[in-house]
Amino acid sequence: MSSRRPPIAGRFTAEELALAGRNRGMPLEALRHDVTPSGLHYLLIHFDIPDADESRWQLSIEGLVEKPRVFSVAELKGLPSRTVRVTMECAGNGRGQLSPRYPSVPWLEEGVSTAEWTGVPLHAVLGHATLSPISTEIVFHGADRGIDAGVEHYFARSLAREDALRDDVLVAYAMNGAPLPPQHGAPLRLVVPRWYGMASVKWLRSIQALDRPFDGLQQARGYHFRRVAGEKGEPCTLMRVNSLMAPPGIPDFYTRRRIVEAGAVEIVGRAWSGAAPVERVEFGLDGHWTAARVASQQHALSWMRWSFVWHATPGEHELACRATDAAGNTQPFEPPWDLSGFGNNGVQRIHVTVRA
Ligand SMILES: Nc1nc2c(c(=O)[nH]1)N[C@H]1C(S)=C(S)[C@@H](COP(=O)(O)O)O[C@H]1N2
Ligand SMILES: [Mo]
Repeated sequence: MSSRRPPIAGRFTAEELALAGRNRGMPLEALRHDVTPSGLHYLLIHFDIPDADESRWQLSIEGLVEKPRVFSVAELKGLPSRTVRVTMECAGNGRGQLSPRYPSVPWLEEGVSTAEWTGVPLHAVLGHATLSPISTEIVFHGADRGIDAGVEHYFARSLAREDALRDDVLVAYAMNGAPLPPQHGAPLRLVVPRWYGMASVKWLRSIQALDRPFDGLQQARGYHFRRVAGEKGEPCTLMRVNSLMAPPGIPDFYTRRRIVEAGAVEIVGRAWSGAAPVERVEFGLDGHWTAARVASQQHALSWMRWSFVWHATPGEHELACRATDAAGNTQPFEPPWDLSGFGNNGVQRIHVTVRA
């Protein structure tokens, strides 16, 4: 991509700091919650939060449909609803660990959260408009407008028809049992479980059926895995297998280094994968790996809780965790290289000082 921003090595820039302040992550201690409290859910907002009036908001279903439709939010709320517990991770999570790195939101590892979304299954919404048999691609347009890579556009993403018609994809109007907050897409957003977060278009104002691939910037150029500049790359889709632990003990304020008392310490974390259920998690202590206890899975689209009792001995230690899914995907020990910093599922490492 010719208009790509050149990569950066070394210190974070003022622009990255500004983006990080607007798009904050989930504090890792919040990994203790099965469902992330809404105010702790990570945020990714490319442009500005649009000024949305729910009473006048309209969602139009257009393009290659037999009966184009416009829904008010009240009409959607009157349709049969479904609630799904979904883990969402930003495709750029972990970007800030790479060097050189792409100038964008410099996530370290906190761009992931889980929420319970309530809304109308997308296939039911589309059913009211009747997709034309020749439609192959469904585009979701947001109401937020801005400029990226020199191109002015509304944020928009698409799904192939068969992905859009899966029964767990929602047009959501509630999060964790309350109306969607402005920053999470009020009054309507798409929720696409198992996919990286960019697919879950916020401030959803129109759905358009096409008979060809969507060529919008965020679809055709953004969100592609690329090793070198200029290559077409592979689109980011399902979340790669990944895991995190809540840092144990207490932090040093500035460095965030951890201090732990010697003795039994329960390490708690979460593991997830968009491709297949998580099958196992290993806990790493100074490079030695042992199976962690993984809780039984009750919510197929949500992260799983894992735990490990560590008998901490005085000294300096490095803790790590590594998940493997039922498709045999496992986390790499080092961040996988990607030009834009997408899909970094390299194992988390935490340095801990244990006191006697
Ligand atoms: N309209 C719109 N939808 C959007 C975005 C956006 O900037 N505009 N960001 C996307 C990205 S990249 C992610 S990771 C998720 C984040 O959702 P959240 O802020 O509710 O956690 O929203 C997605 N949907
Ligand atoms: Mo994202």
